[in-house]
Amino acid sequence: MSNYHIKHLEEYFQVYRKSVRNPEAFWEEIAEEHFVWRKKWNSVLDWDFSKPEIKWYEGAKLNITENCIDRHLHIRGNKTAILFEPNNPEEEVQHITYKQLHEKVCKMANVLSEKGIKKGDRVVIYLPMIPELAISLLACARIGAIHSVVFAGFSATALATRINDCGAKMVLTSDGSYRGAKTIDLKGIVDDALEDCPNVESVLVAKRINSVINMVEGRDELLAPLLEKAYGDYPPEVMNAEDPLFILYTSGSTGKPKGMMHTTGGYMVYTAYTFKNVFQYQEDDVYWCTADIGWITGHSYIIYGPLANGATTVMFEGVPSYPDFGRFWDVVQKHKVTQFYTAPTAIRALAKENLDFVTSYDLSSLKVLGTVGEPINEEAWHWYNDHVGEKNCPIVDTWWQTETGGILISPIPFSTPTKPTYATLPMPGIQPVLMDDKGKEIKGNQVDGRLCVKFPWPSIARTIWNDHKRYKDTYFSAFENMYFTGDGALRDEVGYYRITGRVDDVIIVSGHNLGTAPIEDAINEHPAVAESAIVGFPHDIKGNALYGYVILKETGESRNRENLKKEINQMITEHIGPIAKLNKIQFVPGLPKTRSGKIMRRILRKIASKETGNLGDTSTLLNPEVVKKIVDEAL
Ligand code: 6R9
Repeated sequence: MSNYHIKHLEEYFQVYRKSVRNPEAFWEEIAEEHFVWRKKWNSVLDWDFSKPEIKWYEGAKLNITENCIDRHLHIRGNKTAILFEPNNPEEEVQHITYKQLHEKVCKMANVLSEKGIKKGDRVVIYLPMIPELAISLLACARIGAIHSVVFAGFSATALATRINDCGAKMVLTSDGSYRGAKTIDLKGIVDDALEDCPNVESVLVAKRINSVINMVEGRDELLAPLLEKAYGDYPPEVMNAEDPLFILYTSGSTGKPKGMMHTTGGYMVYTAYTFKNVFQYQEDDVYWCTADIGWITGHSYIIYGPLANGATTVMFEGVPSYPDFGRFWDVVQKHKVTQFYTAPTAIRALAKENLDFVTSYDLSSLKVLGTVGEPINEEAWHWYNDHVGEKNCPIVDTWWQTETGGILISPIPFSTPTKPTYATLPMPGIQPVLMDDKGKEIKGNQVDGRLCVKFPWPSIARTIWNDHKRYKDTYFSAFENMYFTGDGALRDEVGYYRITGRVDDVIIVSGHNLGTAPIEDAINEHPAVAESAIVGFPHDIKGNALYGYVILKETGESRNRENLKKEINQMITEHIGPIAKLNKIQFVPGLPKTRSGKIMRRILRKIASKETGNLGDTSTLLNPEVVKKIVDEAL
């Protein structure tokens, strides 16, 4: 029996039982047999959720890039590591072999190091989905610098907040990016952001769209000439297992984004292990995850998990609709993709289009289909299963979070029988529990509650950068001795989990987590706005869309409403990014509030979803009269 590679259901149950009975022995064996360590650990796990403090493989030494690159050189040096598919299908594809990747990463590592970046320094990466992005992450890891990738669709304000929060000295970016038929001026956004970032010393710029850009003397340099001169080898920095690998920001329900900090050893072991099992990767497979590396899915399942397994991982620069809605399937056919991993929002968007966009391609190479990011509705699940998988490919509905580092609940294809809309069973080593409102565990099946995990796994985030108290408050305080996920879930009669959605104030729009508070903060900065509240409502393609209730100041009352709506969305675009724009804006005289002053989002959500028949008891509100007014004028 192999603990590392599960091949049938009985084996899954055996491995699972073993992993729960003795998690330390389980994770020790996997770490020992499948990775390269410079020094072994003194202890496998030390943990205390009440502090919270979690340490895996304490005392061990390694470099993750040695595991993701160097150790493959002898056996698969000429195998494609990264297959780059450009935005424009006419542009040439790039096959970057493990050997070439080694050289590119080493060159970049030398460039970073010559620019003064040392172990522990933070480097913000604001790059589109081009090879330089993958190479930058790995180069940081090579020298022990902590990368913090900011999705290259975020605004200057959002970028500046993240740069300052992590205290980055350097930003890596490009002149611009391609997105379908559009180009985006990334360097201009960086320049704007850096006006508020006094600590950034250098900016290295990759050329992608060959636009004329502004270069700030003494701060900005083009990357290509530096790489050309750089030496093609760089000895991997020897890191402690618990040294930080990266910081990745995720939206919180309140205030500023949370810089989730992941460390090296445990993250490597867990992402590699789950990649192997959830996608059943075999040596000659071509694996494609369509996420952006700006999100955790890209970190764990485009870069680290696949490369640690010596896989070929496709990196796609474009969008599913360009040049037409057949693009995904064109790429699958062209590269004979075997595992395809995408988000429900993309599936729903494609399912709206003519079926010819799918059926005109040969998708017979596909073996496993995956989804991630939000609950997948039944209709989308069936469309994916019937038309993309041709009822021949198991769908892995993978549930996890930025905070968890890797997939926690998912079917194992060819082992776990799938069930539409169910993420099914926990991965080995994962102990999910459902809790009730009073903090009691709900045992048994056919129950629902708040989803928690009661034992650590190797890739759990160790802290929120610079804010350990917030880490504790957010994840370890709602339920004693438990990691609280923020999601609700149900467990069916056989013990399968179905994630029902967030139970806090995070709304998932097209797979992006958006905290309501930062959006409200952005709107409230508009001079005509007194107060606002954002809720989600169901949307065919995006899963959820945003509905904003806005109270105007007296001075705003006379303004043209349509112009105000445009200005409010403009404000949001500037502060957060276009993904957070509101689909609907309703101007209201007041917001329903509890006596303690908390906005009753439950009521606003119902109104936005047109479920006004049953608003529940509103009599305890501070201002029940306002509800009727809002309902009457609802959009
Ligand atoms: C990996 C990722 C995390 C939140 C999570 C949950 C939702 C993710 C899901 C899912 C239902 C799935 N979510 N996968 N809900 N089924 N298969 O998406 O990380 O961006 O941090 O989002 O996304 O609500 O709590 P992140």
